[in-house]
Amino acid sequence: MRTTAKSSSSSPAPRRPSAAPVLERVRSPEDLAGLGTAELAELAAQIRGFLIEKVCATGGHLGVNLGVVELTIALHRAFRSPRDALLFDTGHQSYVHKILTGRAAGFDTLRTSGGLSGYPCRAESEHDWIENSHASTALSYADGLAKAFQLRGELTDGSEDPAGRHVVPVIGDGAMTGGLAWEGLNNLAGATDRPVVIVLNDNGRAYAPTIGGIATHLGGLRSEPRAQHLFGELGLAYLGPVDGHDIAATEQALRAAAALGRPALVHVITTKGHGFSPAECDEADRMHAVGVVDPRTGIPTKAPKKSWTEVFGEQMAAIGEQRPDVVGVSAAMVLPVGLGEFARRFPERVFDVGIAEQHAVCSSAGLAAGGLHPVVCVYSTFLNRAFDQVVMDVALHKAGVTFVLDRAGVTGPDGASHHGMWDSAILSVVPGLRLAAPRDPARLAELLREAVAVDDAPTVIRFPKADAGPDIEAHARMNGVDILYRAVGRPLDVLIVAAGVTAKACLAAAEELDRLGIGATVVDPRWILPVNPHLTHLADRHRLVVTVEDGVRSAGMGTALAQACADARSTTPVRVMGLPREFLAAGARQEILESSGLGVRDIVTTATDGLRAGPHIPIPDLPDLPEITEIPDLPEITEITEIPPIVSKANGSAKRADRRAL
Ligand SMILES: Cc1ncc(C[n+]2csc(CCOP(=O)(O)OP(=O)(O)O)c2C)c(N)n1
Repeated sequence: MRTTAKSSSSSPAPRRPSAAPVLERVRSPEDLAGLGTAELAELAAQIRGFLIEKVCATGGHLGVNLGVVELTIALHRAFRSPRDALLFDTGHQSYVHKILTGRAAGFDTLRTSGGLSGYPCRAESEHDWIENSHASTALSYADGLAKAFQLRGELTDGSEDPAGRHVVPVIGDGAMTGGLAWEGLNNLAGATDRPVVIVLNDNGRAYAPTIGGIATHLGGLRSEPRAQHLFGELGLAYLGPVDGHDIAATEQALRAAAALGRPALVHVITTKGHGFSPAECDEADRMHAVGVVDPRTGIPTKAPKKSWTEVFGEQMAAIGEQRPDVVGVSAAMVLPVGLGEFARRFPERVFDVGIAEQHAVCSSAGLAAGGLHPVVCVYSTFLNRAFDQVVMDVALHKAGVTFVLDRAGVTGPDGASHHGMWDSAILSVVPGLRLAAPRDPARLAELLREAVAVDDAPTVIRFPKADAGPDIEAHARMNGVDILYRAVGRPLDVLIVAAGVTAKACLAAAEELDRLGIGATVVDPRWILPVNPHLTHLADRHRLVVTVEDGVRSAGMGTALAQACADARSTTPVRVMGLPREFLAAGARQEILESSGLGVRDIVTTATDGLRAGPHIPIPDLPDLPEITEIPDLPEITEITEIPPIVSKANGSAKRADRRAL
C-alpha cells in the first residue's frame, strides 16, 4: 500500500501551476501521488475524453473502461504497482491501467498487429502480472500469488511495512457468476492469514444486466447496505458499497481494506459507459465494446454487412417457430451470439446462465434429458472451459445438444485468447460428436436443421467472426460431400478438402492449379468430423490430398482424414493445412490467415510441392505467380456430373487409368 500518497479528500500539497494537461504529466502511478482533488477530477475527465477519442477510432472496449476511470486511479493511489499485484478480471477493463502505467501513446495502435493489446499483456509492462481475458480467473490467480508471496515472506500483514506486498484482484459482477470465481473465493475467504483485497466492480451488468441470485444479492446490498451478507458469512471483511466514481471515497475504502490484515472485499458501484451519453443510453450493452464509431454519436461509421451471427440468428428464430422443443442457452451473451430475435419471439425458451460455460453445457444435458433440444450458443474459445461437460455430461449421456460456436477460427483484434482455433481439435476426440462447418449462409441454414434433428448425440456448428458473403453452390452432392470444383479434361491430381469458410480460398487455388495444368477437385464435406468414409474413397482416386481448415492443424479435420486414409490403406499422401499450434497475435483476420499459411498461394504451393514429392510425376516449375492479396471472385464453373477418367501415366506407380466416376 502507498503510505506516501495523501487521500484526495485531504488538502492537496501546493503545486506549481503547469500548462500541460494532467494526463500528459502522469507517466507512471507515482505521478498520481502529488495530485490534489481538483487535479484528480481533471485527470479523470481527460482520461475519459482520451478513451472516447481513441477507442472510437480503433474499436475496442469502450463502455467497460469508461466505467472504471476513477476506480483505477484510486487503485493506483492506494497500492504500489507493480510491487503490489493488480489483477483485472476479465482483463478488458485494463485500458485506464495501461494509460496510468505509461502506455497512452500506444492507443493509436490498439488491437492491431504489433500494436497495444486490448487485454493485460506481460510483454507490454511489468504492471501486467497476468494476461487474462477469459472471465472469472483473477481470484484464482490472486490465491496463487498470495500463497507464493507468503511462502517467500513477501506478503503484507496489513501493517504499513513497505516491504509487504498486496494482491488485489478486481472482478466484475458478471465475472462473479462464473464457477471458477467461487472456487477462488472459497480459498481466499478461508485463508485468514493471507490478506488479499478483492475489489468487486459492480455495474450491474455483464453485457446485459447480470442474472441470478448473486446479482439479486448485490442489488440488495446496493440499495440497502446491511450487516449480514454473503461475503461476511463466508468470512471476508466487507467494505462498501462505495461510489466507484468518487476517487477519494474509493481510495479510502481500499486503504481501509488493505490495513485490515485479513481477506476483504470492497464492493464498488460503477456505471458502465459513465460520462458518455451514447454509451449510458445504449440499452443492449452500454457500448461494452465497439467497432469504429463516430465519437459524438457512437454510431458505426461503416454500414456493417450481414454477419454469420445474423444469419444464424434468423435461422434459429425460424427453427423456433417449427420446433417448440428447441431452446437457446447462452453464457451471458444472448445478443452477441445472435439469440436476440429468438429471445424476442420466445422469451421463455432462452436461458442466460451467467458467465458459466461449464454450467451451460451440463444444464443443457439436463434440458435434453427433460425432453428439450438445447442449442448452446457460445464463442468457440469459451467452449474450451466446458470440454469435460461436453464429453461426460452430453456425449456419454447421448444427449441431443447442439453447440453453435461463433467466432470459430481466426477472430482478429482480440488476439491470442480469442481465436477460436481449438474447437475442432478438442472435439475430434469426443465419441459420437458430429461437427459441421458451413461454407456459406445456405449451408448454415441446412446444417443447423440437420443438427437439431439429431437427438441422441452432440452436434456442433462452427462459423467465424466475419461477413457471411454469398452462397457457393456445389455441382453435385455425393454421399453427403459437396463437389465444388472439378477441372474439366484434367487428370485427378489433387483432391482439396475444404472445411467451411476455407472453400473460397480453395476454389481460387484450384483455378490457379488449373492454369498450371494440374487437375484439382475441391470438395466440402460439410460435416467435417467424424470423417465421411466417402472422402477416403475420393482420396484413393487422386494422387494427393490437401486439407484446409481454419483450426489448429495438429488435430482436427485434416489429421482425422489422414488417419482414416491410412486405416483404409489408401496410399495417397495427405497434406494437412491449418493454423499452427501457436498463440496467434492480434491483427486483421485475413492478414492472420495469410501469415499463418492459409492464403490461396499457400494452398497452390502445398499442392504442387506434394505432387512433386510423389513418385515420378512430372510437375511443371511454378512460374512467378502474381501476388494475390485478395481472393478474386470466382469464374463460372462448368456443370459436371461425373469426374472424367484419370490420364494414364507412363510409369507403373501412377493410379489406375480406368476410373469410375467418383
Ligand atoms: C469465460 C468467458 N466467457 C465469456 C466471456 C465474454 N465476456 C467478456 S466481458 C463479459 C461480461 C463481463 O462482465 P463483468 O465481469 O461484470 O465486467 P464488466 O464488463 O461489466 O466490466 C463477457 C460475458 C469471457 N470473456 N470469458
